[in-house]
Amino acid sequence: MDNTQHENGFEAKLASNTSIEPKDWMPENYRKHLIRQISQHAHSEIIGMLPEGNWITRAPSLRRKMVLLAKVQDEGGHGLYLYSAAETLGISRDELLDQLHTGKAKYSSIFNYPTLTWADIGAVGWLVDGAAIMNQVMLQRTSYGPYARAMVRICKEESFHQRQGYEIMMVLARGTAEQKEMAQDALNRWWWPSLMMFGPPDEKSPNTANAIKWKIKRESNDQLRQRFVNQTVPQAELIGLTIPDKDLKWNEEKKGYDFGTPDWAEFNNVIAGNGPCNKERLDTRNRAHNNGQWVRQAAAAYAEKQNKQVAA
Ligand code: FAQ
Repeated sequence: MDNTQHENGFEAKLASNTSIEPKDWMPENYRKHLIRQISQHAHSEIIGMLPEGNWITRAPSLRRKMVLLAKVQDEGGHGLYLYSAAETLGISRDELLDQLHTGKAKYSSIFNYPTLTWADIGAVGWLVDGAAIMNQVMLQRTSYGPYARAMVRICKEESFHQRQGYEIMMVLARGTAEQKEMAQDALNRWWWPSLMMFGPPDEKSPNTANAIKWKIKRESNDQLRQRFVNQTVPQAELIGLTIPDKDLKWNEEKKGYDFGTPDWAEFNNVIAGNGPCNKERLDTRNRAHNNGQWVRQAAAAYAEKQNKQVAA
């Protein structure tokens, strides 16, 4: 087959919503776009373990500790499925990890903010997992098969994470005045960074046009952000918390909320590596990786020995 035939075959698959699989022909830029997005997504899951992992020893009860431990482990699992999906595009795990550890690859801006109180764990589950699901539901129908299939399982787990976070917030909001204040303070600090998770506004998003053309993303950053606001505002009202946005107002015509503009200068600063915890997160991740070196060496030596035995 020549290149035009390959391209036509690829376009026909996209048009009929037939997934693109690892051994199928694909344009080089499609492959690169996917490696970028899937690996950044994987890195986000792995770095995302850190702000919550930080609270496992301080969770206020055994039940909360067990739930948080399971959630953080789930996030690690998501990272591993996603690295596997990225590897099917012809890049090695070592290269991907190297890009993360050297600061070459991005991961979600949200994980560069600190978790200061127990209420932050509620806010992360409610808002951060809530935003992640909003984005990932559409990714279950993304055009690349291994990514779409990973997303199906991930979404199921994320939806449990969102509920456990909301339940933490509900209990605090119905607790003592101090507890309610702690919940409100967490909402105040996490609201705007959560809106930034969806990425820059559409007109400033260089990757969206190709992502939509190739059916990698099915909806734009602004569409998903709007849906997240519409879904989350009533949840805050139900538990008596206030969204920290003076411009927030129901718009009957669009059947959605009008809302204020996130501080995009802050967002750009965070993704450039200068957020409150960027350095700490990368240092922690690098330390963990280096501490695991002997395990990787032992596993490789064991695998080599097994292979020799099979070959003999
Ligand atoms: N943070 O042209 P666009 C989770 C970058 S998972 C950092 O709009 P695109 C689970 C972007 O990469 C959260 N960088 O890009 C969990 C690009 O830079 P590049 C992660 C960002 O790809 C919960 C540039 O800005 N989810 O939370 C961000 O079309 C709790 C221009 O942007 C995913 O990754 C950002 N927020 O749209 C874990 C979902 N936004 O690469 C633990 C999959 C944008 O050209 C605890 N990813 N940038 O140098 C996506 O859907 C997309 O990649 C977006 C960005 C929406 C993130």
